[in-house]
Amino acid sequence: MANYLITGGAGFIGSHLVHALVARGDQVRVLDNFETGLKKNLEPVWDRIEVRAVDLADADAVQSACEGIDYVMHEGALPSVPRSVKEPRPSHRTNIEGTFNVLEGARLAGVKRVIYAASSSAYGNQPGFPRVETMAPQPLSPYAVQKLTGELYMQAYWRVYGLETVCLRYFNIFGARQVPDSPYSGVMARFILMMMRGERPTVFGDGEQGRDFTHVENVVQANLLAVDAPATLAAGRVFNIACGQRHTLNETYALLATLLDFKHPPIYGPEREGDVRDSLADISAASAALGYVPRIDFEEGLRRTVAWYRDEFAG
Ligand code: UD2
Repeated sequence: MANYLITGGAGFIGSHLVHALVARGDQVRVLDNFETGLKKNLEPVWDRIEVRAVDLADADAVQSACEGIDYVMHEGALPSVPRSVKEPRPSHRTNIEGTFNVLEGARLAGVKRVIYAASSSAYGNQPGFPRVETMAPQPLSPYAVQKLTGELYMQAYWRVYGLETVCLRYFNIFGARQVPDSPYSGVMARFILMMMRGERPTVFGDGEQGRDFTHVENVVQANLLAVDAPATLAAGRVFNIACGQRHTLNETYALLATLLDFKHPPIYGPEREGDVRDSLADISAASAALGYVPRIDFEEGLRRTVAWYRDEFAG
């Protein structure tokens, strides 16, 4: 049993980590400003965790939240490429300054290891598939720059202070509890809810852009493995976390439409600014160093996710 701090613990990915850690008997402290996170996501475990309503920009409160903690999983962020394009300052503050505050807090509190939610957006539009961690990053959007800056900070804290940090580059994560009805929602949640409501989703561009869509259970597994991996293999390193398969948006739309018995074609709109065209991960580094093997494939992930939204948004 260990003490964990989950930043963004009331959010989509953070809450899955909280549930998994509580289930195996670990002590969990959640830090969340509840701007995009939801209390509802933590309801089943609320009595078994400590929750601090704190903004990542509040350095003192973040530092205090790190006291007594063994492992930090830093999921707190203001996500979304289009949000960062429209209004870069808030996400800059949360994603860069907030990440810095977590690292400083962790260093001063003597935390053993920080696992960081990095993003596949770091690769940008360079040639060469699948994406390998040794490729030079080419971030396109403010969001991609911010998440990459967090990685660089993580690595510097390992090199300079010896704080063990592990960066997990998530590739388009989807699953239960992803917010479906914000203009900045991930495409999967957005399409599912719209189809359930009988509304035609919009595909930005020609729909032939590809993503390595990854079910959230695989991310939970990767984080737990990243905590246990020997420092010699994991500390200061960056790992792709994905399924290692590329699916186009058109393909994904068709599969969702079948699962939801939705008969209409999408509306095609202009391409989104800052959008990456294609994304596909090489996951061999995570497999060799962490023992990561995706357990839930794309189709199974879609089925589980659709089932969850059906239950949650029925009627
Ligand atoms: C990026 C990162 C991802 C994660 C995420 C966090 C890449 C390749 N991926 O996801 O790892 O960090 O940011 O936010 O950079 N789309 C539509 N219609 C809609 C909504 C989206 O066509 O209503 C398209 C969108 O233009 C894009 C794809 O769907 O081509 C996926 O969009 P997204 O916002 O779900 O995720 P993305 O790829 O920006």
